[in-house]
Amino acid sequence: MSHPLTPASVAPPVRTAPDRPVLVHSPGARVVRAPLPRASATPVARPAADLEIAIPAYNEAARLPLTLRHTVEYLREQPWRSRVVVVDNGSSDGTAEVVRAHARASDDHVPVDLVGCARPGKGAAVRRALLSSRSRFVGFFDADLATPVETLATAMRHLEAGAAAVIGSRHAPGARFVQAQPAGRRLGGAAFRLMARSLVRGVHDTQCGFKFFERHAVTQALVTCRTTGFAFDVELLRQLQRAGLDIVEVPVAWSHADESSFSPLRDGLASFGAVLRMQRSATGRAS
Ligand SMILES: Nc1nc2c(ncn2[C@@H]2O[C@H](COP(=O)(O)OP(=O)(O)OP(=O)(O)O)[C@@H](O)[C@H]2O)c(=O)[nH]1
Ligand SMILES: [Mg+2]
Repeated sequence: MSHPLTPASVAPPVRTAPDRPVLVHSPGARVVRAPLPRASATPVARPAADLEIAIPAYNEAARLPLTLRHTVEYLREQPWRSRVVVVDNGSSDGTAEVVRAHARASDDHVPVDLVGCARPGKGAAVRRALLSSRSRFVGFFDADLATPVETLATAMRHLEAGAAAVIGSRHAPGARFVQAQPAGRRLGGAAFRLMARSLVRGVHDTQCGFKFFERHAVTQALVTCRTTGFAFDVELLRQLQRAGLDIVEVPVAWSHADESSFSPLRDGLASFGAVLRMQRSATGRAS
């Protein structure tokens, strides 16, 4: 296993395994990363990095510029090599143009790519991005950066130590709400957590939009996932647990953003329906 977080003074000089990123360590304290190759114009299969972050985006032209800038600035300072890929489902507000502009302006140290997804839904978008990645660790967070990007350092520490899945949690001990959710969302969230508990054991929060994985481990789980909407996270975590993999929950400092693509009526009902279907199929399988 490579250790991009190893201090430069004790790290090996250069490694070049075919599917592994190249790490170049300077003699000083600072880690110098070799540039990543750029993806082609239609980046379905992107070159490997240590970490690839997918941002599902639907009509996010307003929120993405700040999110991408902040994310890339943060990643640039980290000792691991990262790529960012935004997955758009045919947004009508110019999201794709915003991402293309960032992709053109991004340099090879933290490339930004745009991927399209024909199937609508956050789950479909995330699944497409993760399944088309070649990076060692993959995952996603939301365009509103409700979970601070700095949480990635904790996630990478766990992944480097061998965890298969590291997920943000707003309800694990130590988590806090910097910006609270409206009462209706809190109530709906509590009911959803209650329902999801029978499908995903011991996880306090299946829905936090911050999840990272060892790619091979999550690929096995992803290929069996069918949910395309917001309940996708429940199915994914369930499949990981069914494969016998442990999930590390990291408490987060979470900020609710007023603008939301989540419609409590449309997406809330669809998510409850999807969980009910998963429960029925789990019961059918058990009987
Ligand atoms: N590609 C794609 N992304 C989506 C779709 N629906 C939602 N998203 C993205 O999924 C992420 C989560 O959506 P949010 O609007 O933050 O909703 P949420 O986090 O569930 O709810 P809030 O607590 O209100 O933020 C955002 O980055 C959205 O742009 C979709 O159909 N396709
Ligand atoms: Mg959100």
